[in-house]
Amino acid sequence: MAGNGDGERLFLGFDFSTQQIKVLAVTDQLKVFYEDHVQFDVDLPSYKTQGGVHIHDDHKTVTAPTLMWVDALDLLLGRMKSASFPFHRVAALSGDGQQHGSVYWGQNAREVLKSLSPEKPLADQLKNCFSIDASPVWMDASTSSQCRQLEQSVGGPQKLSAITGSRAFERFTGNQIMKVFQTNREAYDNTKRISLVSSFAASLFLGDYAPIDHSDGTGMNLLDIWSRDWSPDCLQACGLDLGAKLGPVVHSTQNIGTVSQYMVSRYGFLPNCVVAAFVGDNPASLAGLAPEPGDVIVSLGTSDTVFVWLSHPTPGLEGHVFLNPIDKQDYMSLTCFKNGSLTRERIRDEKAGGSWDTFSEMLRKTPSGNHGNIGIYFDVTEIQPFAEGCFRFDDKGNKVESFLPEVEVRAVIESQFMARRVYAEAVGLQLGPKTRVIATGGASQNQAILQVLSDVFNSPVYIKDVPNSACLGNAARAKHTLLGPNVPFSSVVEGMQAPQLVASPQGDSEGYTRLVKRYQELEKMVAGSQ
Ligand code: ADP
Ligand code: XUL
Repeated sequence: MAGNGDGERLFLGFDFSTQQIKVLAVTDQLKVFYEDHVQFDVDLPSYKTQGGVHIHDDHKTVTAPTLMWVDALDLLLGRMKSASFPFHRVAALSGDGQQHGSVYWGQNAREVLKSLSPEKPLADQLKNCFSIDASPVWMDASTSSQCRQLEQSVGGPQKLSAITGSRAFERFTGNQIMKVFQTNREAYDNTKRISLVSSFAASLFLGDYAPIDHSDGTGMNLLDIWSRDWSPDCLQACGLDLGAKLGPVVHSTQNIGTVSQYMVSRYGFLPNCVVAAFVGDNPASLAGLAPEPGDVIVSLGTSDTVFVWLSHPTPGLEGHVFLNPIDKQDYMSLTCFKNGSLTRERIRDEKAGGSWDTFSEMLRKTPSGNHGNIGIYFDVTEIQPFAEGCFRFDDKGNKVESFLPEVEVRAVIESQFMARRVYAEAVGLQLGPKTRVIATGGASQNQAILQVLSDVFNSPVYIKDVPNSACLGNAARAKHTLLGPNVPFSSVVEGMQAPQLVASPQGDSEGYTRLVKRYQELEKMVAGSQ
């Protein structure tokens, strides 16, 4: 619903995520003016998705109906119109898509996109525009053989990572495209343009193919992170004439045009409303937290994710290096850990009577470094390292069966944060006196947990109360693009709430540096034995 902000110009941020499309409109001061969403399973039941996707019988192939996303945008814009949303006040818009997912435009799609009739919804007009109806999405894990082929074709996984920022991952789009090329050649040949979910969504606003942006482009195993252009070797390995099907790649702050005549006539956008390049959802969240170079963002949700704003990345076999969505020279890393809040909750339930308060009390009562006891808790198979199970070691490195309850509570938090630090350092994080850790997600409301985070990273920890960082990041990026490259992003986001300092390192920083090394050795041993 619409808030006040009388007559001021507005900026729109969209998030085409796995389960829904969200929109946020903000004023010039980035204050929320309007928000809404369309949830695929609930609002568009005819597509029969679960969590926005179809999981196929092999349990590895995961797709989403491409047209559902178009239908969802029709529904969302229709709702905004019914709520008298002032489209004419939107000066610029941008958005993001779930990373890695791909859309295959058919032969006549561009002509249809360019001549849309404002009388009809987009979905009616675009329904025959796709050479493949089901878009592979990031949850797909069906391309292992293509991953090995791509790695081999450039000289191995480390070489691929040195070029593209990541070794081959099943969900990364180059491998998905190679699968289409190998198993559905007719559809591949009939494809005029391949978009990511982000550039596809941007195309719907532009009324033309939108370019892929650098940040989301780095989730494909196709983009050279040093030249910031497609890698000819990777393109060649994944399909015939692939460069022509992907089109150009642009920086994330690029002004890619103005909204289509369709958007003007049907919804009342002004013809000069700028469309800024759409990006990946993780890069959009980074922008929404408005970090500064060197900042580490630790998201403590169902899974834990660490983003680092990097100037000198060191891509390896773990984690991902993406191009930075804000700064043209810089990078960001992304590392994801499956054992996050649910593992913390299990230990809370078993050792702290199910209470976060008791859990926090136990953390406070135990000393930093846990008297040398280290636990490793992979309730589900972890991504890095690829390992499962729970392991406990005493201060001499001997395996033990159990810990006292308060030792266990501290062990789970310390070991999770030591792992976050190890893998962030592996892709280029350099902790220093200026490092700030910004914590978000459910567990970031727990002061005792944040104190351990601060101690392990030997850096101050801040929190930022941002309800929808991806949409907010997109609205801020739209404003940044409108203002142009001479205005720094930091001044665009000046009006946003500054991060709040919640914990500073206490005690012996050297202690954790030593402990992190020991953790690394133990983790290697555990993973090596599986
Ligand atoms: P999602 O990744 O699904 O968006 P959230 O970021 O909302 O998840 O985080 C949800 C998790 O936050 C819950 O699983 C819960 O374990 C954790 N959580 C909530 N409150 C606390 C607390 N006080 N201390 C530690 N963890 C908490
Ligand atoms: C990132 C990833 C997911 C998707 C969906 O590599 O696969 O985070 O972006 O959110």
